[in-house]
Amino acid sequence: MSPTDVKPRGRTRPKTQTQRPKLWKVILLNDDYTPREFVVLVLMAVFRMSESEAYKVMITAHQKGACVIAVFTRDVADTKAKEATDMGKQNGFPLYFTTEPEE
Ligand code: TYC
Repeated sequence: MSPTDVKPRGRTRPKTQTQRPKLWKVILLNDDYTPREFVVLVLMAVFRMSESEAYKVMITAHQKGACVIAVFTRDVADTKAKEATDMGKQNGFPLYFTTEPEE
C-alpha cells in the first residue's frame, strides 16, 4: 500500500458472499386419513427423528393442524418434503409436507 492509499474499512466483499443462505421450514400438515403410526415412521425415516420426537411432532400437527419440523437450505427442505409426501402417496395416504421461507 502506498502512503496515500486509504485502508479499506468495513465490508469489502460483495454482500452476497458474506450473507448466510436463507433457511426454509418444512411443515407437516394434518389430515383425517393417514394413520398416526405411519406419520411417525415417515418422520423417523426422512427426518431422522427418534420415535418419541416423531410422536410429539405428529401429535402437535394432529392437534394444531400443522407443525414445523425442521429448517434446512431450500434444496434440502424441498427434497425432504417431497420424499416424505411421496411416501404417503405410495401408500395411498394424503400425508402432506410443505416448505416456506423463515422470516
Ligand atoms: N389426523 C390423523 C389421524 O387421526 C393422524 C395425522 C397426524 C395425520 C398428523 C397427519 O400430519 C399428520 N389418523
